[in-house]
Amino acid sequence: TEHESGEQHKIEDVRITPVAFHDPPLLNTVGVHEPFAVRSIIEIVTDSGISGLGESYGDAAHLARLRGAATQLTGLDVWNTNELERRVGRSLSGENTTGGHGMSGMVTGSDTRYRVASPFEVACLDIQGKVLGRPVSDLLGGAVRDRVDYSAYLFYKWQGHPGAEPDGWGPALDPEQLVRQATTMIGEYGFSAIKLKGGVFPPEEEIDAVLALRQAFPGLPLRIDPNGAWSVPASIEVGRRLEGVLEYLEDPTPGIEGMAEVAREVPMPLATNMCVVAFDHLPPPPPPPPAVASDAVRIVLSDHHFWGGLGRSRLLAGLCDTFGLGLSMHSNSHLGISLAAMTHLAAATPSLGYACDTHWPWKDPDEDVIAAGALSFSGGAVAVPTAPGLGVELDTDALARLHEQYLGCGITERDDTAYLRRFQPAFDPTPPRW
Ligand code: GKR
Ligand code: MG
Repeated sequence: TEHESGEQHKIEDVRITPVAFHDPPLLNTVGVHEPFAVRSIIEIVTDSGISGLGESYGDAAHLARLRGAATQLTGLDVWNTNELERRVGRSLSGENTTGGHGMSGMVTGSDTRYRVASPFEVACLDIQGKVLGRPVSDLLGGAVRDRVDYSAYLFYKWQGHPGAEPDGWGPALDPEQLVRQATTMIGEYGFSAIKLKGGVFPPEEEIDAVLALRQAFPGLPLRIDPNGAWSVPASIEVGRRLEGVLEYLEDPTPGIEGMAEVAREVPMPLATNMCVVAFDHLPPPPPPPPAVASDAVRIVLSDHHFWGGLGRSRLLAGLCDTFGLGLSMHSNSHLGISLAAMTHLAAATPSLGYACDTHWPWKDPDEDVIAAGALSFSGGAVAVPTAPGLGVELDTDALARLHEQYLGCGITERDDTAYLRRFQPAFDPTPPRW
């Protein structure tokens, strides 16, 4: 490479740009996606002139924390991710750490320090890879798969945002329309596993939807995720009715205790990205009720955006392996930098046992901050980039466009509930809804 051994690569500049991209009216148990999703794009530039990319939530509270942390990073060696975590921790000390995770209440209690450190860690790894001329997956121990499977993430949805033209996907408010959505999505991307976002209609109707999907796609593993919208008895009823149909049941009910009660009564494993979202949720007693000891959850949906980056996500994978927990991957509305990071991580995680979630099909294909061509789906999978670093390039014109869109769209905090209440004023998301 053009870099000499022993050469320093210290952070000189950190740029954080909020962007907005179009999002369809996807329904979930707390409301409906607003017309734009917001994200933050992180660019780190070293004194040696190398730049690295990261992507995270775009909510105002989180942006403010990212910006506060960024001021502490000048001079940091891009290999020193321990020091990165320490400085991020210091930048947060004493501040109120609630909110700002861009998930509208669908993830609880994740660790603010790791959520803030994550995109900087990804950008540092991108730079490390570029210095060494190796893909990020090599820095994570080497790819154990050269393609990463993602699942077809189905949503109930309106035909378009109120007042706007119907979007290309059309409505999905019943089993037949969901099967049509799945057919379109699978036709285009080739996915070989299906996830349905539930918690929108009474469980009875969502059971029918899952059964319709089973009939239409007999060979494909299925999951449903109501984001904790169901009571323990309702969850048990769904689990029993869907015996032999679901690969896993994701977050049927809130909290580890409720999940443990459900887990004892249903035949399939339970998965979560809501009640196990930080390292201190993993260990055995003393109370509060521990994830591992209570057997509430058999699959953890990792997500480098809130588990603290790619290095910490590998640590999580190791812990899950040790405790006999399965590993899948969670997603939120995201752009290409996140998809690249997710793909490198998944590629380098031997114990990953399921197709990963992605919101990718819901994004306008023309809207991204990375240059086209680096990532593409075929057969439901993304080939692991082999170029140095994350293997994606920032398209600065596109970044500027999406930043303009951010400034113009008026959304600075994701709020699915407030948006739905504009059309259904009596809507109350408090769980359990059924
Ligand atoms: O995009 O509405 C959504 C999802 O519900 C998302 O916010 C969740 O965080 O994908 C997520 C999940 O699996 O819970
Ligand atoms: Mg989930």
